[in-house]
Amino acid sequence: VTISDGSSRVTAVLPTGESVEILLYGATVLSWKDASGDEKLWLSEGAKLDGTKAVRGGIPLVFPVFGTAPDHEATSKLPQHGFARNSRWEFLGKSSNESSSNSVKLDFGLSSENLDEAARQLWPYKFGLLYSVTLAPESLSTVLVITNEGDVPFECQTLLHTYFKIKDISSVQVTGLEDSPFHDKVDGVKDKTQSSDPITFSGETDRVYTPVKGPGHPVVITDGGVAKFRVVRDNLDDVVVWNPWVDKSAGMGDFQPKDGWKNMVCVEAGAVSTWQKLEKGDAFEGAQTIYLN
Ligand code: TA6
Repeated sequence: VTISDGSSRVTAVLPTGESVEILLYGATVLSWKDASGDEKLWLSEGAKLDGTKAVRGGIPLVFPVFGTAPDHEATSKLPQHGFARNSRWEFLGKSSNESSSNSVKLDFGLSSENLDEAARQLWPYKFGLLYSVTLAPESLSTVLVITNEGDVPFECQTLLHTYFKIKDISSVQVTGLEDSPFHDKVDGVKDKTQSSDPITFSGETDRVYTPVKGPGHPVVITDGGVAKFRVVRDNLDDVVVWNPWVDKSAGMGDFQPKDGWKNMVCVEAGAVSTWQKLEKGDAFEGAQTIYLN
């Protein structure tokens, strides 16, 4: 495994050729390639990579709030999706990965101490975040451990906002969410239920599912009838499915090319439909493993 630890990003390459690249800003995974160099994540050509804005694409981290929560006093003043994706994280190094020499685990940290003053003012809790990215030949795992390092309890939400690269959204199906309740953020209806059919896309889609089969049941993304990604979760009970389609893509300045919505789908593992309450010293751990089919 070779690791290049640059000033703004960390890249790891396995002996078999797979690679992952993480921007220290937001600890945002920018790229995940298989052994043949095929890119698995969608990254906008207009994504800001200079720390001036959350990255449009890859795997932005959502913490301590998903979206905005105007009626949740403690997080009501935070920017959309919180501050983790807008903060500079520290690379803590490669964890020795006993399991095999052909995988690598990279650790990143963010704590209230290294949060910028503005964010600390808006959410004055003492916390620690440890984010681990594990690259293996057929999978990428991302794990977030949230600890309450203060005396005051806090509530939080977290989500891995994964942008998957696909060939053609009109031939994409997402399975594994059948019969599951969801909040449709496009029309605002909060208590819909997915039919027994796979999810297909024919317009703006923005849904927060709580899959009935639980986190261990894979959510599968197929593209043109071929299964491409299988997402298994641990302790993340919700899955957000998002495609901005034409108008929302047009409205995002950093979304390029404008028809890029045809080549991406977000399937986002998170704990967002309720609040996780962490007492003094408590920890919350949530993980996703994405398997290449
Ligand atoms: O995950 C879906 C979502 O919550 C959408 O509602 C949309 O806002 C998307 O996140 C992107 O949000 P952003 O703040 O990155 O533009």
